[in-house]
Amino acid sequence: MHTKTAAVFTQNNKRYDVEKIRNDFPILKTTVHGKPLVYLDNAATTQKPQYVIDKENNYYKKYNANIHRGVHALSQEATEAFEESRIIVKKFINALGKNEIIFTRGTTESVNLVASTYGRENINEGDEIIISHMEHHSNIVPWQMLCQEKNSKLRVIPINDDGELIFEEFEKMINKRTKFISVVHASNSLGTVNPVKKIIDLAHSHNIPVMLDAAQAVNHLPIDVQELDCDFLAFSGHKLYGPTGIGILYGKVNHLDAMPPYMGGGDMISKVTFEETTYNELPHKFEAGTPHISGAIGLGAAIEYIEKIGLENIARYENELLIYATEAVSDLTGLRIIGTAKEKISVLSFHFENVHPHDVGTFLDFEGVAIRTGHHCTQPLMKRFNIPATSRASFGMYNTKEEVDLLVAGLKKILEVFG
Ligand code: 7TS
Repeated sequence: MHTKTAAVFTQNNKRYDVEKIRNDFPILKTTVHGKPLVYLDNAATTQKPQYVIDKENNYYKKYNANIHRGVHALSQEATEAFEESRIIVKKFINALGKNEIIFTRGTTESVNLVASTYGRENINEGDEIIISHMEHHSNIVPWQMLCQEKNSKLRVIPINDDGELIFEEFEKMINKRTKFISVVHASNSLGTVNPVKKIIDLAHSHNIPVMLDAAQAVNHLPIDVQELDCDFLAFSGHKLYGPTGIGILYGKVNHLDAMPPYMGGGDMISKVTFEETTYNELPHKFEAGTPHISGAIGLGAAIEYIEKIGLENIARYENELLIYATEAVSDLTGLRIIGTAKEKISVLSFHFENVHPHDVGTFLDFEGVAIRTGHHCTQPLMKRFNIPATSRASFGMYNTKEEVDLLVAGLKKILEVFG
């Protein structure tokens, strides 16, 4: 039996009050199949605090209007709230200016935007783009499509058996044909935190721009884009306790300025005639059409909520949960942890020798425990580990050691039934 680790303290030495946090999330009171919900699928999407739900609701209840185009009071109020969220995001990742913050539908759209604009403009025949073996499909396929179109080459940084990038191989891969690098900051399937600063520094010494997929990093690790010096960074609101359908593309202003627009339409123009169109200034050049206004407002609220607790406090607490859970499952017969990197976010992927992940997921669901099973949109990574899928428990700021115990109890029952 594993031992309980000590209470986690925040930076100012207060106890991390997980019960208080749980009370802010109405869905955590739900029951599933008659059992209290144990939600351990946070890498897929996080739950939303009442604060975020209220902020989104208030927009629809009190000042619903389209933005940027109305002189009437509601439109101005909506515009202000939308633009205030942009400023919240800017501060959250420490961007230089708010014109570097583009609202998109999420990480997937942000990567596609860069591949379709910067990529189409700058990648040519024979050029090379580097990604890693642990990318989510959304940071593989857009680059693959670009490579097919341009007759350029996609190169892949290999990983070791712990699920860490092999940096020396990356170093060897860089050559004068390398024109772009896009890597995941933290892996959704393994939990690995990549040495992104080291990657960026090396790439920049060869004048190669770097994009970071921060979908899984942004809610676990404080991010400072100026300190990292990344050229682009993408994340999704829904993994950050905010709404679905809204996300961010950060880009350095010099890149964004030089890039052609992604989509044409309203709001992204400054003047249109049938002969010619001139484009709006940043960030609006990349925000054609009516955006997800309530989503942007909700995302701003989610960041405010997180900042009240403190991302570093959350990260420390989640790390405790990860250590606790890793120790607890290590005793289980036939269980292999997939992703044993030294530095990890709170993602625990595993594979049972004799039980299919789908059975693990279904069985746990009947215990009220929600985990994710499958390839997690990282099929090449599954192939690397010679498995079709993993079972993945991923912890958020509101999970508890008692919930980890319920997961482990469920896994023990599975071993009794299937083992
Ligand atoms: N990149 C990473 C690292 C991700 O984990 C995900 C989503 C995406 C990109 C795509 O984000 P989206 O918001 O545009 O869909 N990951 C997962 C997951 O692990 N399970 O469900 C979605």
